[in-house]
Amino acid sequence: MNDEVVSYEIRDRVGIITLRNPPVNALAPGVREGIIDFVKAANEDPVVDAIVLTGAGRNFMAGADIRQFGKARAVTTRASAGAIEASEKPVVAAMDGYCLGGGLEHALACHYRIATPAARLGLPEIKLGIIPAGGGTQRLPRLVGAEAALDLILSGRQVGADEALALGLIDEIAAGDLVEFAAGVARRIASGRPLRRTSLLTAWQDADREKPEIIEAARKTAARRKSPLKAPGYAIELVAASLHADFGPGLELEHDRFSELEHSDESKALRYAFFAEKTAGKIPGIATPAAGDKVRRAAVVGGGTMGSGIAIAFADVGIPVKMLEATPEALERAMERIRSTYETRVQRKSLTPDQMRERMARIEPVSRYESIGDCDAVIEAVFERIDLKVDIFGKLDVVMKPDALLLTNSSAIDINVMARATKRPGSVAGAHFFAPANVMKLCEIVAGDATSIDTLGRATAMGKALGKISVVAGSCDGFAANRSRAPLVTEMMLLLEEGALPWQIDKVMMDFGYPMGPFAVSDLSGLDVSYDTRKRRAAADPTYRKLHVPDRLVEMGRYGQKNGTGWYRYEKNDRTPRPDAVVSQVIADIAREFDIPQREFTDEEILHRLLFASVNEACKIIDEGKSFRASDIDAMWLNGFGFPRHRGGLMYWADGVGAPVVLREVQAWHDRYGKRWKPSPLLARIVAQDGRLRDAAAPDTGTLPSLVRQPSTPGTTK
Ligand code: 3H9
Repeated sequence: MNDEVVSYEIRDRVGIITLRNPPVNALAPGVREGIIDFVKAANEDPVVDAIVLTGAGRNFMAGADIRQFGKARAVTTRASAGAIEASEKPVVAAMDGYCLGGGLEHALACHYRIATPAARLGLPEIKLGIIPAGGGTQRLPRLVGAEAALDLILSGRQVGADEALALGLIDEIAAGDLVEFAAGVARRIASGRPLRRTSLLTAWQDADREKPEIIEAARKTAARRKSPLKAPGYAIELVAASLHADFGPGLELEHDRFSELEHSDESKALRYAFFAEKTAGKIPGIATPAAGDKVRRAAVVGGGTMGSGIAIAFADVGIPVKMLEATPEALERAMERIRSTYETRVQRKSLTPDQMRERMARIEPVSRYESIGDCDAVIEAVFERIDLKVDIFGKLDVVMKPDALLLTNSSAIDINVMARATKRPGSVAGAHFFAPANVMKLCEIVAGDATSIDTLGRATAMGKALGKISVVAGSCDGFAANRSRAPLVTEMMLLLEEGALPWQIDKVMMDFGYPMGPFAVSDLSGLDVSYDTRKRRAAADPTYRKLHVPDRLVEMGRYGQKNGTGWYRYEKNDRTPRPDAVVSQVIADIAREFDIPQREFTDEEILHRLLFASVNEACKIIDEGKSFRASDIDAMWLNGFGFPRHRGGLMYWADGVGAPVVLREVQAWHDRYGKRWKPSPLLARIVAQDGRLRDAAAPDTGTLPSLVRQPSTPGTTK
């Protein structure tokens, strides 16, 4: 018997099977075997009348161990779930914390389900490019109906205990001690009615067979979403099968579909993305990223678009936040902006009016620096003007309590400048949010030369508490995220000069899986946004390569969606980008003026040129110690730039093409276009060592400060 990851004890004629595989009791080798063994033991033991299945610690079970996918399994989840359902003695699931994936599937196979009010239940497999494979696609529709089952399986969302009870997913919410409560229920069931086996339930099947529109609606929605994944289609097929087929054949089909998906490229990439995000929060040299105190009260200085979004992000997760603005008018505008964001959410029904009131009440408008001194963290989010920032950090230094985090949302100014404006540079770091800050998941935590480990750990934990993916970067021009993307932007502009068109490039990137093409995105954020930065750079650096096409468009007054013309033209009240002959003409004029040879580009050349430029830069960033690891770059691209998740991330994807191919093409472009394509020494080393880009890591200097204490690098668009 396996009593390491699963334990068994008898309490007053109830066999208690406890999953013990911290931190989340995932289905590692031995867990399924342990469940089968102990169910059998309990059935054979005359002093046991009933069984409770529960998890040690705070969680029931978060599902299959994701690291084990692709490896042979001695025992399948459907076998251990099947053993539970086949038990002659009642098995009661006693669930607390996370009860996800294979965890919920084991619970579905139990004869009765009890959860604590804190339990979170769901089938998130779809997010990993797979489908539930422990009988979930067949038992769930029999238990809660096809409509609810499709919703849960296709969204992968978690439900709380109240919703689970309303759906019929659980039978009761526990009061008091969970296991004692469940044992009491188990004894009661043992002495009474016949066991309710989920696979034999027919009421929902009978009702749902009369409503083919449920499956049809799911198919239509999936077709509209144009998901590149196979899993949603298979999930719908399986739920449909559960209505018509017997349980056994349904289970076989589930097994076949899962086996295919488990080995698919898309699932491998999604599993990689999962761990890339988990790893991103880890800072070498400190045991837990959450070291230090939590941020319980925060302040935001500056209530523009970014500042308001950041304040909303705090209010959304229940952290009170003060909004500081320089003038009463600006403060009023900031609060109005926040209110209007919430009102839109209420209109879209993603928030109730009560929730809106609660969240608004968490945001306190203030106009004096003294009012924010007691906050655990302050995030400065004013215009990118050095004098303004220096002034603000000087003031923050005076008023903030000694252990407060002094953070800046700057995306362009060296963190060290702000740090030097204080007498506590160790407490100063970047907390770089991406617009809209309340929606985008990336929070880039930027270390200045003097930023303390404790500050980085606490800022990283703060980002995670906001529901963000926190990723640490060193201070350099553009930090890690924007710096790694800058070469893509340069190349997309220069491709135009050589004869490509914005809509051609956008189509390539959308075919690759981006929700929008980069030119359509530029129209959304506004072409004028980067115009001033380019002008500043050109003035400061005579070798700066000017980007003639976007400069010309801005000078013609084409700012993007905001005024109806940019890379595309837009009809009134319509956000559909329409190709515009004026833009083609501008591009042709510039090519003629600067005598740039014209040619045709294949889709592959466009894709490689844009993304390889960034892969090369990412290698430089890692090599300079500005990012800990390649998977951090991937986590940034996935959560900050909409990189298609089923491709894993920039570096993971490039591995699929092959590091030697990347180096070869980068070298060829270096020969052709000059220094902006200089191959990264790290890229060359990876190829020489037959390594993988995704495994690249910053030089091992042991501790964080030496990683980030390197001179800032010059701009990347040369
Ligand atoms: C499945 O079940 C398929 C079945 O149908 C049938 C199969 C045959 N595996 O996120 P956290 C680790 S598919 C391995 O920081 P939180 C995680 O890496 C599976 N490891 O905590 C981290 O490790 P470390 C369906 C896992 O509170 C630690 O646990 N299930 C797994 O923010 C703590 O995690 C899922 O997709 C796992 N399944 O969030 C659930 N889960 O400390 C995936 C967690 O070394 N998991 N770890 O960095 C999650 O969504 C979140 O981790 C969870 C906790 C919500 C559970």
